[in-house]
Amino acid sequence: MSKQLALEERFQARIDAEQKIEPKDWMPEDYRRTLIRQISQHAHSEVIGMLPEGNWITRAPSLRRKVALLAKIQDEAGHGLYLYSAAETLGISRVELYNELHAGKAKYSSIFNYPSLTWADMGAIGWLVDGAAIMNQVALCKCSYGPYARAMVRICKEESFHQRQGFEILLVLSQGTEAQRDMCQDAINRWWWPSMMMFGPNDSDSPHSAQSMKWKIKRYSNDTLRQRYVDMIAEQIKILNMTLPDPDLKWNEARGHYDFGPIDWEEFNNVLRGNGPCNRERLETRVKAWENGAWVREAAMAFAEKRTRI
Ligand code: BYC
Repeated sequence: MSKQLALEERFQARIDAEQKIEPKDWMPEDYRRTLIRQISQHAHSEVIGMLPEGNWITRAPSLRRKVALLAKIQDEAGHGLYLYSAAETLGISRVELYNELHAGKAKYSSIFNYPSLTWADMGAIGWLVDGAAIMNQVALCKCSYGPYARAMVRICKEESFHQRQGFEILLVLSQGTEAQRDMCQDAINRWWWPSMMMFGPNDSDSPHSAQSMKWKIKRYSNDTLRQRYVDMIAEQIKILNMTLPDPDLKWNEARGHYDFGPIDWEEFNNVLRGNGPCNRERLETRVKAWENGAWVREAAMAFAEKRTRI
């Protein structure tokens, strides 16, 4: 047996035995590359994900709402930083990762290319988008790569607070005036299908799933997690007295799950190709923030150099 094959077999045996892989351990090059791809996309999603909500900070309807929204957005910046740190342990620099994002080469979650049009969108993002993110991320706490798994534990705790604050925003609106109830239903209608797409393509069209599951980077398939999400939300929406925009949504006694209608994969692929409602605007905003922040980075570096000289 060649040395490479022996190393790969030992690596897989460690994964099968549920041992965590740490940065200095031997790992197949494809395992490293897959992790860099997924963790960096995840980090970029957290950072770009701040933008639709940032849009509402100055228009939050009360001081209490503003404080909670600000805290949530700051948490997301923190999640981005933990995740960039986890990616750096795989031998790539943060600047390289930023450059790929700013050049439009790196992906981030499709969901953040949709606009946040009303205050109810802050509720729908918290409840549906963070809800989908948690469903995916709880599984990632058991990812085979140690630094990613550990980052996810803290992130999940914060995300579950985010989901509750989103649900509470919608709960208040759902018990309000007719205009507030309409706003609530409209936000749910617009965010439902994009949130379903967050789990990625159907298993049969997911090129990375099989290998990522063998390596225990992913613990459950895209469709399994999406089904769990539907089952959770279909129950929670009853408390809001609202509806999901899916005429095919129906409890299936035999399967023990909710059935749901077809997802518009053409829309999903179109957003991934850069043609969603806000792709261009999101990237331009990030690039501008990076350029405008150059003086802060330079000042921090000069300060750090001065301190090391003292
Ligand atoms: N959007 O073979 P597949 C948050 C890509 S943010 C865009 O299934 P994989 C929050 C996929 O990358 C949390 N692209 O891939 C923040 C691949 O393309 P490449 C976001 C998508 O990696 C602020 C191709 O399609 N969560 O919580 O095995 C406010 C084929 O897919 C998407 C994460 O990032 C998509 N939705 O599985 C509020 C979780 N779906 O790379 C909330 C971490 C698929 O070959 N990521 N693609 O060019 C993952 O768990 C996995 O990467 C995915 C996809 C399940 C998303």
